[in-house]
Amino acid sequence: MGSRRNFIKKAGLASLALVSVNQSKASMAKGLRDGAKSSRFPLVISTWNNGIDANVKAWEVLKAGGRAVDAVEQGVRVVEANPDDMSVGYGGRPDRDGVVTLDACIMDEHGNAGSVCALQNIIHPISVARKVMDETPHVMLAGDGALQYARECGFKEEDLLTEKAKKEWIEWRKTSEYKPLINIENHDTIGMLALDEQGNVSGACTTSGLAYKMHGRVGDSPIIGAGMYCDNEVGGAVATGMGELVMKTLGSFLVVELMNQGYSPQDAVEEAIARIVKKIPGYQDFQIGYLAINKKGEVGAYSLHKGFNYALYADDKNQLIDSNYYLK
Ligand code: SD4
Repeated sequence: MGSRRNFIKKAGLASLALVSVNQSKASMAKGLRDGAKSSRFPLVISTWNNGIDANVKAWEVLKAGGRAVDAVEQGVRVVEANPDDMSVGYGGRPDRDGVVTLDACIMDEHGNAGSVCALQNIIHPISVARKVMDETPHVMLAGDGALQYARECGFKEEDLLTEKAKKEWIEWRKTSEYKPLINIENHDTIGMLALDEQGNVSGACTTSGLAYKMHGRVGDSPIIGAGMYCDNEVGGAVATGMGELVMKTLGSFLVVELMNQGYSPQDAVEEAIARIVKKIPGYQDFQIGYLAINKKGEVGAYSLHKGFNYALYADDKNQLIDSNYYLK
């Protein structure tokens, strides 16, 4: 009898503890929302140097009172359309068969998500991903199906392989050595996060993926939770670099979930890199970079190797900043 009473007592205590954990979580979430009033926004952050131009476009949208989701779509389109950017959209380096295939994803403040992968011949995969999000019951369309849908939506088909990219590929074929290089081919994938005047968070990510990848290879960039993730109660995260490492650790979701548990954006991205270091043998051979923002407009950036940088547009200033990194 005594032990039964003890059990009931303990169970009662446990459920009380549960209530108080839930209450503190709720008040933490409320605190974040209240805190957001005094936080800095609008704000936009994006990967690599090309983020500077992309941020300018996104900032225009944000300053006009636009939604964060429109800002990130418009922002990354700038990089997609630039033939000098050889890891995104038009001018992107092809796979080993000489085919340019594109991956992109987008999330809005309502938790809606859209994505395309292995898409060919469409200069703005991010806008196809946006259509998937807004106008279909699905999250992700792949390959021929994504192209078919893009055609139905009226996107124009174009050859995305520029002469410059083609020449490099022909040169590469002489040895066909496949060895992803740290930073070298990583400069132009663009991941972008924005906080609009309403304090809403959205994100986008778009890439032609790793140069000379196997035909059909899909990286982290279009995978919701890997290449990018947003939760409007918490913040957002994006990844760049060797997608396989990000996919194996579901990096962007991990960063956002860590922030949900109370980590700052900086601590969260450092922990996500630490997870790769702990779990993935041979991680030293690859570059990974993470960016994160929370609802207060605090940011985090961290990479495995030196050389990752990002563009931050906040307080009316657009700056290129070198990220801190793990392997010193
Ligand atoms: C991928 N994460 O396809 C992408 C590549 C990248 O900067 O980010 N490059 O694995």
